[in-house]
Amino acid sequence: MWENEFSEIAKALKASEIRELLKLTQQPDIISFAGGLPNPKSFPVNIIGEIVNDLLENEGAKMLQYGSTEGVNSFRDALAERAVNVYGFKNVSRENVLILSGSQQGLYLLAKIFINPGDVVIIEAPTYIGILTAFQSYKPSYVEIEMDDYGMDTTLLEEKLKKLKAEGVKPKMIYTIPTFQNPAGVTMSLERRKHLMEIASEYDLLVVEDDPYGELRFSGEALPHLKALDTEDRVVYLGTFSKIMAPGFRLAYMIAPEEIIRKCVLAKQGIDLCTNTFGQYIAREFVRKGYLDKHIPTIIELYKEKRDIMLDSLDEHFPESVHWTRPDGGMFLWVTLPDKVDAEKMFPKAIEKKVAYVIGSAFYPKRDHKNTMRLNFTYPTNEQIKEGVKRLADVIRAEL
Ligand code: PMP
Ligand code: G9A
Repeated sequence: MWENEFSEIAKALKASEIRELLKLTQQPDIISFAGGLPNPKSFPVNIIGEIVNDLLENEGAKMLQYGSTEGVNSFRDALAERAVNVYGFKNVSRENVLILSGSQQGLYLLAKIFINPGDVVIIEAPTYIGILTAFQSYKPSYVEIEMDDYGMDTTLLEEKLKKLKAEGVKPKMIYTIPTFQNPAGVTMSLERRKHLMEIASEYDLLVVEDDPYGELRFSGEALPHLKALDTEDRVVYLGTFSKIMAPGFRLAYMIAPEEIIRKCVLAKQGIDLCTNTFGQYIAREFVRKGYLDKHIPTIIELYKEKRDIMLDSLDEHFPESVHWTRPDGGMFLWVTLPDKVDAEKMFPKAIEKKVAYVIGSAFYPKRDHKNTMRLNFTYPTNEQIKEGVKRLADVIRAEL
């Protein structure tokens, strides 16, 4: 009835595959490797209960009031302090921290303040679906950089940038998830991190480091964030409480040069006035009282076991012609099927066998690479992982 009345932007909106798939995971008989859901067992329910009771008694009125768009100052201070002490970021103070209603909102704000139609955005291929949804109304042109087991191939990046420069094109930003990438599960090596920052400097580019999974390392050596290697204030860092506390809070933060924070604040004012104050106070206590640092190892323990079970099950059941990544952390791994197998066409057959994944092509702006899929290992139970991999192996075998 209103179709003709919708704006051009609204007419062009497309649903996120993941959001649609979430509906499937709510069907109890389907084993879902699809949505990027944290395991409910990882939610610190009791601690949050204690914190809420204490807060209501002592700061009840403040936590129930509107807050400033930038976020609750004591929370911004706690995050700035943690970024300096734990992550080794330099020169970060309250003014560099913006509290977000999810890092998804951070992506949306960055699109809103930086992207004109046709502007070039460098992304990893495959990349997080949510950046494609957040950026869609702003109509960027994507340049995709391939990855391997060591993350984005920065040599390819350099070649691409050289070519673009020769054509007179300056990209607006490089968007990367360097640690336990979504969807590929791979981590950018230290060498490449340094190389990326050198290239960004040479070509004078903004780097967006999206880091929802960085704290969830099960194996391998910790690597510095891009932001910690940033000596020129060109990295915008996005952190979130979704995977280390609970995603229901919709609570995340941006650490960036003040100039960018101020512009994002203006854009955010029109969206939600401020992030929910109640959650900010709770998360502040979770950080300040040391609960977060005690809680993270318990999540790691839970997920490491799940990753191991998934890798063992894949080794045991998947055909030899299928390949997958072996993540050192995070929530996902990436499967490459033989060229002739189309994971999109195969999907209904998997659902018939009561197992779900995300079709890999959804993570590419052009929806190519049909022979790929993403598997999440954090949400299913250990038994479901074993059974689901067996079912999926049968579905794949039937395609070969
Ligand atoms: N970026 C990446 C790479 C993600 O995987 C996610 C969540 N799956 C988000 C951003 C959004 O997270 P949130 O809005 O919950 O902070
Ligand atoms: O629920 C969402 O949309 C967040 C999950 C993202 C993902 O699965 O990558």
